[in-house]
Amino acid sequence: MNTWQDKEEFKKIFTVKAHILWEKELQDLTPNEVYQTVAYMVRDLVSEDWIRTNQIYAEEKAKQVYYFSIEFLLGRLLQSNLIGVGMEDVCRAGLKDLGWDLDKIIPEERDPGLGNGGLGRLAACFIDSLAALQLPGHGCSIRYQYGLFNQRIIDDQQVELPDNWLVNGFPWEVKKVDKAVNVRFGGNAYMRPDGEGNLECVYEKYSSVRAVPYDVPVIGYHNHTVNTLRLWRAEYSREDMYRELSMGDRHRAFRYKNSVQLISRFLYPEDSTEEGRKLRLMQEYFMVSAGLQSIVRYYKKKIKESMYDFDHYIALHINDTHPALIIPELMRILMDEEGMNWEDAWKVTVRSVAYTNHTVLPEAMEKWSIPMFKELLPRIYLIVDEINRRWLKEVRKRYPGNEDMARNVAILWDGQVHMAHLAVLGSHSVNGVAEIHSQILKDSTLHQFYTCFPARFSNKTNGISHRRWLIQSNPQLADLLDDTIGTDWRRDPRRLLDLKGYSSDGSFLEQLGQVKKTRKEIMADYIKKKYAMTVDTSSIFDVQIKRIHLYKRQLLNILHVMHLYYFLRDNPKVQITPRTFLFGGKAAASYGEAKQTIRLINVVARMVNTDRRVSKQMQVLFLENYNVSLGQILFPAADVSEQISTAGKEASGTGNMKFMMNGAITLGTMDGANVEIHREVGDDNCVIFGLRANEVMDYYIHGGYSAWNMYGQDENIRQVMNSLVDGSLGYGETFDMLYESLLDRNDEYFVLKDFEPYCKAQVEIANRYHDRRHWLHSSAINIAHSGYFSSDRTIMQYANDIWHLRKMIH
Ligand code: 73E
Repeated sequence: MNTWQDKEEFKKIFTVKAHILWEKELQDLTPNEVYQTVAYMVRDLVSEDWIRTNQIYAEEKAKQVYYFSIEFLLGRLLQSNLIGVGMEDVCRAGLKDLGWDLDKIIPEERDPGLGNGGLGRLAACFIDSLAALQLPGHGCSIRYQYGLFNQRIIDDQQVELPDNWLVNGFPWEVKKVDKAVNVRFGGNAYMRPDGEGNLECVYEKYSSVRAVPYDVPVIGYHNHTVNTLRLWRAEYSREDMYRELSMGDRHRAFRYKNSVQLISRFLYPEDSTEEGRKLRLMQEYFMVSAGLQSIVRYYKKKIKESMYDFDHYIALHINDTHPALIIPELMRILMDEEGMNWEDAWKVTVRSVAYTNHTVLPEAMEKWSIPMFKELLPRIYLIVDEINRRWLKEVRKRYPGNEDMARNVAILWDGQVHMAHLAVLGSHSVNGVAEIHSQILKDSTLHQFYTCFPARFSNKTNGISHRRWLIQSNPQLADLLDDTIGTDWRRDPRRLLDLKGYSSDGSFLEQLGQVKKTRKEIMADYIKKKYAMTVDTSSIFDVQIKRIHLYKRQLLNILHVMHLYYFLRDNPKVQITPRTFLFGGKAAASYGEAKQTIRLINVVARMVNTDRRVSKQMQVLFLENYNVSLGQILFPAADVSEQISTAGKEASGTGNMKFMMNGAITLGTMDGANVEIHREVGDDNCVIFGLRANEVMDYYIHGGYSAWNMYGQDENIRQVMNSLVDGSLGYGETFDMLYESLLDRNDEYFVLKDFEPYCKAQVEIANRYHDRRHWLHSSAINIAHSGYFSSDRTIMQYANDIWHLRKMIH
């Protein structure tokens, strides 16, 4: 690996590089220029390894996986890449000599906002693990010009500002003009006899979009592996533009240009609810078609094996259904371009593709209206139609007279294309992202498919990169771990289990407490600077950070906060363990209840924080613009991890794992990966409450839940609910939409049902925190068991069970 020998060499190279890049003297560089200079230097360091990695994969014909995801929520790359090449210390020392502080340079990088939440961050952790484990695997996505909006809070409400994250350029990307491909939309497609007794497809009058790849290196951990994240950008094709212009219709020409550029302009701003449909469908096909064309081109040029053996060398993974069109697209390429027959093409396709499901929320299940689909993708529609025809024929033969079965597994039904059904049928492997979620897929969401293909289904519990979420974001804890159990855990996170031997060691626990205190002070400094608010670092830092959604139940949290406030206000002599309640997360711009929840949190925060009788014992804050970088400050500072979704709704969660790895105690429901966290650490080291998934399911099926009854029975519920509408909050504000969803719409997510158990669980948390020694012991147990939730473990399971990859040592 290329390295900088020492800080002297770093300074020399830095000086030359900065002069070339900026034509300035060093002392005139802006912090952003310093950041970019170092970023380009890191790229220089890895460039040989990047080329070499690709060479090895091609020469050895290693099987490679392409992980297709509509989102990659990378977070900043400078520090993680410096850590990857082992050069953080040299860089820090060199910059210091030159008069800069690396910690002040790092924030100059903007978070690439190429994701919404957990699904996108999971994809980022996965490519990090692939490279760290020296597995041949690459990411494939879209280079959105604007990421998810930046969130500002103005007058207590969320305001969405565009995230123009590329303004200063993105030093990590390399534009590969020679690797551009064309993606076709619209026009007509039909079948006609080819003269040899077969049918062939004619596809005409389409319009072409040029897809240009931008490659980002994915740098392994001290190991020479550099994989690739390929991001596609849509450009108009000059020829088409000139043709339109030469035909004299300038308006048409510019309409064409604009509509093409829109494809990669915005990240679709929803998580788990759908909107803005046609453009989204274009994005999905654009990513899949461009990605797959370039893979096939590479396969033919470098691997040079038969297309019938494609799946021996290539695995295609689809992160949820957004890239599911890879199935008909591969069919198209194999048949229309490679001349394969349907049966052979289908075999190769199914053997190549594997699918991960991330949600069972009905509103997040992708469906497209057939007329729109047909108009936009006529050739792909013909293929999907034929897949559906053959499949239903088989189903009706196997289950004669069972139209229920047909309806439950059809790809085309009720005028819609059902993407999850396409994904399951066209893949050899289907997995959920936590045990309980995978079970729900088999038992209900995809039950009929499970009876048809039981062997396809498996579970792969999510994980997180301990490199980003521990080594990078919590160096204080990482150092303490090194001193206590040695450094093996850095390469093999399961070794964190060695910490169990110290979980009752008084001097270790004191140091662990000291680390947490330091991290809470860092958080407090951030809050002081940004919000001019002083938080009590000896209070319990109770944190809920994630996208705002009714099923995640930020409402349950804030209703308890209101209850606690009323209790303290009315009982001024009572002393509690002081609390700081921290919230963060973005609401989809069109999600009224989620936005009202943010406003409620802010109104309650002001009411609590300005009440001098109470604010010594509790404080509340909504942190603006939660993203990966803010997460890196928050997870290490948390004492309590709020994971309180309605049981059965959160597929996995991954924030829960980040908190655990940083020593926070989970306060959660039996949902998603909480179930496995609970199994790992036991009842003593987390606090579980509330309805179980089967109880929630029973209520949905058999009824019997009345939110109004909860209101009638429980005085505390009445008090907090009334205050939502009686004008007693803040300056007479009301929250009608939330009130209606909880009472008039009968509380779909059982907030009121779980309210009392949650309040009790909060008391339990306070009691446990009171016993400092015991709390720190629990904290240590959580860290020790967090190794299981490393994405290295998850990726090894995908690599062994689904992709069949081989580690490639350099
Ligand atoms: O539980 C999380 C899970 O941890 C789940 O809600 C999330 O995926 C995470 C990673 O597995 C998720 N995101 C989406 N669906 N599930 C989604 C749906 C539509 C658009 C964007 C994201």
